[in-house]
Amino acid sequence: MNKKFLSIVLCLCLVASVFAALPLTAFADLNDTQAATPTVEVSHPSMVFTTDTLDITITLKNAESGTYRIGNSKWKPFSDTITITIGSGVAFGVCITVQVNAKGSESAKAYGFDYIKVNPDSKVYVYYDNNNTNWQKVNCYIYTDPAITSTTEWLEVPMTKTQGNIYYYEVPIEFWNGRVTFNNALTGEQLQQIPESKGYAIEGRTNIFQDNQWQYYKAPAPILGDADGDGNVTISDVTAIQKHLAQIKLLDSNKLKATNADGQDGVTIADATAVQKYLAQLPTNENIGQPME
Ligand SMILES: [Ca+2]
Ligand SMILES: [Ca+2]
Repeated sequence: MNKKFLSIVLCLCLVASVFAALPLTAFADLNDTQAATPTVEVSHPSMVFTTDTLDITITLKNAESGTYRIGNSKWKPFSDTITITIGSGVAFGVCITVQVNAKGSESAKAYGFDYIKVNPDSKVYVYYDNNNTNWQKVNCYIYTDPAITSTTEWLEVPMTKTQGNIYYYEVPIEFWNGRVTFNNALTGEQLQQIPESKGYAIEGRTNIFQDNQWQYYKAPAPILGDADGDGNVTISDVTAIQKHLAQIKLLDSNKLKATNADGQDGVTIADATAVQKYLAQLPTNENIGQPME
């Protein structure tokens, strides 16, 4: 009897020791797996693209199945990973939304990404309104977003001053998905930077930092007679027209409308004369010096 009792006790001890030997983490891991949120990884998160089409690879993580749709098209099922192509036949400037649902064993999660097709021949600028800061020189620091390209590239360049203490810089196409900060470029001064941390998203369009906001830039209406586009009608505009006619320095095609000061027959010497008369306060086209609609 004693011997039988002993063997039962030994058996119980063995069972207890087996449970004791099981690492607690084994249970913890099991729970984590069950609770893990289904997620989605995409080869290109929200971005602008300048190619005709864009391939996007979507990969499910911690998910049993998924569905996706492009714009308002039908939802389509997929598992593990899928590569989709967007942009074919889509006009420039259109935003294409890709929605993805990832379904796990216990939960599902929805994701959305925006892709904007941008004309590679367009121009993208960053503008900075210096009226509040009055920095003597303004630099912009532009960098690629590490989330988009695994390696961050950057450039720091002086911006060009234009009318009304506004500065601008034309953003190279490889930085259209990048971010920008602005800073005072005077050496010896303590660096001041706007914004203080993460830069503003460029997103392939022309924006301005103005009134403490990063917002769409709306170009001021051109002024008739302002051939060089600096916002004022001065003797420099007469010179610019003369140089254009002599083919010494051709005017930008988008400035020609403002250059046609007499309103007649394209750009001729009569336009330079009309601006000279305006400056001398002699009778001439009364629209010179006025914003064009
Ligand atoms: Ca001018
Ligand atoms: Ca003319």
